[in-house]
Amino acid sequence: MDAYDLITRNASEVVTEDEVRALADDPEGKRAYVGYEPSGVLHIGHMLTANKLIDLQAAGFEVVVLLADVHAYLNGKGTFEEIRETAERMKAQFIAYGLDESQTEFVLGSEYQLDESYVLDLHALELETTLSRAERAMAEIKSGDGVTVAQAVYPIMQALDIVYLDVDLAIGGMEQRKVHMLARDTLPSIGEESPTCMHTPLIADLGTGIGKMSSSEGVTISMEDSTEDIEDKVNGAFCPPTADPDPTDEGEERENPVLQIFEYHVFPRFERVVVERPDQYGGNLDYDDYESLEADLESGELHPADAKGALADYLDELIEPGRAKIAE
Ligand code: IYR
Repeated sequence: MDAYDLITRNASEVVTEDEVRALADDPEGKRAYVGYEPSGVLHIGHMLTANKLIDLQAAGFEVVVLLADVHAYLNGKGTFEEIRETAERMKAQFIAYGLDESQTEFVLGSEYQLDESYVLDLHALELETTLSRAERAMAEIKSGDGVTVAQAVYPIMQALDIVYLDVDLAIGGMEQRKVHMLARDTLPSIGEESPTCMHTPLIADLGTGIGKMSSSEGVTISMEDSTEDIEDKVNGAFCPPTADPDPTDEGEERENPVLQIFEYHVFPRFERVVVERPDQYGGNLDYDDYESLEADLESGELHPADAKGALADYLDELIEPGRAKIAE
């Protein structure tokens, strides 16, 4: 796989392709980052962007993980003390998950976001951003119902992080795209470059295939899950024999979350997938790319129950090191 394909594999959106091609041509010394509001336990959403960071490390990038304590505070996630404690735990879980500690810079937002120059640049950017734009940027990120001033400051700070962390590439899930677009549009007004961005897909709810999997509602997979939890959740997953399920009767779009997890989590980390089956049911199936597994599910060669069994085993293996870390 060439550098550009590795850097962009499984991305939903690249802004812009030309900019990422230029980075891929000369990745030496280039920096990419993802920011996370610290939360107690890593879940499948964090792991998706972490996989992208692992790809970027393999392509030669320096990788920065921002543990966004001030952002979490602004988003009502607790006291500073609680959030910082959580950030420490989260860092240990990222390393257990597979981020190479020697190649990863972990930064706590409050290490620089309270500095005078940052605050003054923040105010300069506030002057360039309308409230309605800031509010729109937060639509898929904010917690709680009301709109607070804190939530308007949040995306502007996120834009400024790209400057202060001196990164060439900002990564996030698709729910971050409007913040990144705001950053592209407003940073030039304070004399900074428009940042290059890349967004990872959102995985649908495991039980229904509708919407996005989230830790606050529905069924998610996290490092707190036991082997049995994972088996139960995956067994109960929505998995019709197609990658493109029909919408619900109410017209809601649906995905196949079992296939999504194979595509975005399992194949990037394992490269080869074996679905174990007794000989009487045709024996083991062996895949070295996602597309052939998808094709077999669609043709009926691979039964959803066997796909789920294999998925539970691979997910368990991915989660095991982090689970052990939590248990320490
Ligand atoms: N908005 C992210 C957290 C976050 C991301 C980045 I990239 C930052 O520079 C700051 C915060 C979230 O929703 O978790």
